[in-house]
Order: sequence, then C-alpha cells, then structure tokens
Amino acid sequence: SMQCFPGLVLTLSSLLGALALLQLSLYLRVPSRYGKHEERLCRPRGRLPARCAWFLQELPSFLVPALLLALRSPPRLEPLGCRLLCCLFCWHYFYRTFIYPFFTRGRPFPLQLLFFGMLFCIYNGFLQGYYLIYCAEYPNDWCTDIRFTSGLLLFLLGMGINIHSDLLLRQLRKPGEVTYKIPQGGLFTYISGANYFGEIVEWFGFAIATWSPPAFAFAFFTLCCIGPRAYHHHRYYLKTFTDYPKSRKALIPFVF
Ligand code: NDX
Repeated sequence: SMQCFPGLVLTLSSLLGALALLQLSLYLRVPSRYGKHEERLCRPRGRLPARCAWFLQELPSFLVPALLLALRSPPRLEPLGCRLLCCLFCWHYFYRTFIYPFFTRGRPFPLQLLFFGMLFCIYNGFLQGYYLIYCAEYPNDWCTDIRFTSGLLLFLLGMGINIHSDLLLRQLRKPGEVTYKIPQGGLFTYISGANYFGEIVEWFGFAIATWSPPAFAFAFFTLCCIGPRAYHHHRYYLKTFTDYPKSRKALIPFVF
C-alpha cells in the first residue's frame, strides 16, 4: 500500500513553486484569457458553458484528497490535525465544485484553459491530500498551537470574504446576461479583486495552519495566479467605466 516519500513531496512542492513563477512571468503583462479578458475572436466551438467547465475543472481538487482520506488503510488514527486539515481543503473544493458552478452566471469557458486547470487541480489535490494523509505529523496538541489557531482563523475569514464576494459578483447579472458592471458592496468598496483577496488570505491561512511545504507552495501559486488577475481586472474597470471609484485599489485595501 501507499507510504510517505518525503522526496516526492519536496519535488512536487518545488515544481508547484516553479509553476507559480512561470504563471507570474506569463500573466504579469497579459491576463489569462478567460472571462472579461478573453479575446473577442475566440471560436465559440472551443468553449464550454461556465457551469460544466468550473464543475469539471475543480472536481479533482475535491475528489482526489477525499478519496485519499477515505481509502487510506489502515485508517490513520493518531493525529487529529491531519484529517481536520484535509477536511478543510476538501470543504473549500466542495463549495467550488458542487455549489459555485451551479449558481455562476459566467461566460462560456475556453476548453484549452479548462484542460490545464483540470490538470492543475489533479496535481494539487494529490499533493495536498497525499502530504496530509501519508506524511504530515503533528504533535497531539497541534489544535491549540498558535499556528493552527491563527491559520484556521485566517482560512475561515478568507473563505467568508471569497464566498461573499463571489455572491456579490453573481448578483450583478440577471440570468442569461453577460455584461460587466461595477461591483459594489463588501470588500469591493475598497478593492477590485475582493474575491481574489479572500482566496489568497484563505490559502495563506491554510499554509500557516498546516505549516507544510505543499501548502505554502499552493498559497504562493494562488498569489501568483490571481494576484496579477486582480490587477488586470482593476485596469479593465478603470478603462471601461469613467465613473469607477477613484479610491478603490486592485488587491490590497488602501495600498495597491
Ligand atoms: N481555477 C485556480 N497556466 C483556475 C482556472 C484558470 O481555481 O495555463 C487556478 C482555479 C486556470 C487556473 C486555475 C490554473 C492555471 C491556468 C488558469 C488558466 C490559464 C492558466 C490553467 C485552475 C495556465 C499554466 C501556464 C501554468 C499552464 O463572464 P465572466 O466569467 O467574466 O463572469 C464572472 C463574473 N464577473 C462579473 N459579472 C458582472 N460584472 C462584473 N464586473 C464581473 N466581474 C466578474 O463573476 C464570473 O462568473 C465571476 C467571477 O469572475 P472573476 O473573473 O472575478 O473570477 P474567476 O477568475 O472566474 O475565478 C472564480 C473563483 C474566484 O473566487 C477565485 O478566487 C477562484 O475561483 N480561483 C480562480 C482561479 C484560481 C484560484 C482560485 C486559485 O489559484 N486558488
């Protein structure tokens, strides 16, 4: 049966960090081409309805760690921390796979990016799940450690901001509409990328709570992936709406 290979975990985490840097270099200047940044001429044949696309893309990030957790034999009994942390990860992707897609009013999503997104979710789901279920070892009192408690708090706060902001974005459109409007309310009062800010806080919280190379690599990846995207959204809004709130920042309230 499966066991822990620390070398494998470190290699996969480093690769994830390298992928993050690749993303950063690719998407700092030009945004990834989906949603409001998709080129107009993209053939409709190369796209899938947003619902199917987000469901398929995110499903592996839920399924892979959930299966690793359920199928581990013998079941891992000692550290409560590992299972709890794996459940947190699955909880986020339960929302992203089974709830978010069914309410989204987003435009059809490019198949090519869906393919890469799915590969990414398989890779990351395996890395986080495998590490937590087969490798991680926490002291018995990890649940009262300041890293666990503060990380968990950040995770919950970030998740709350992310879900609330997703909801505010969705309410900007009636069903069937595909136009863009100025987001209002919640953290959108201060930043253009409120949903991204929430997601970044969430994964840094997760990284602090698990205190592990895979989770820090993923938090860094998230920052490199959607950080630039928040900046491109911000520029898009400034270009599109002359009445866009002047004091609003891109990603970090009052700063940037
Ligand atoms: N999926 C993470 N890389 C990604 C999909 C894209 O979960 O080739 C990363 C994720 C993938 C990416 C994933 C991995 C890397 C890929 C990339 C594409 C290229 C890249 C594969 C897996 C790649 C290499 C080179 C390394 C291979 O019509 P619409 O869709 O624009 O409508 C939108 C609507 N909306 C508005 N409606 C009215 N008025 C407005 N002003 C509006 N503004 C937006 O709201 C959408 O329906 C909805 C949200 O839109 P948006 O653009 O704000 O968010 P979006 O980017 O679609 O993300 C949705 C949520 C969000 O909460 C975000 O935090 C989370 O997913 N997310 C997204 C991306 C990555 C990620 C989280 C993470 O890294 N943790």
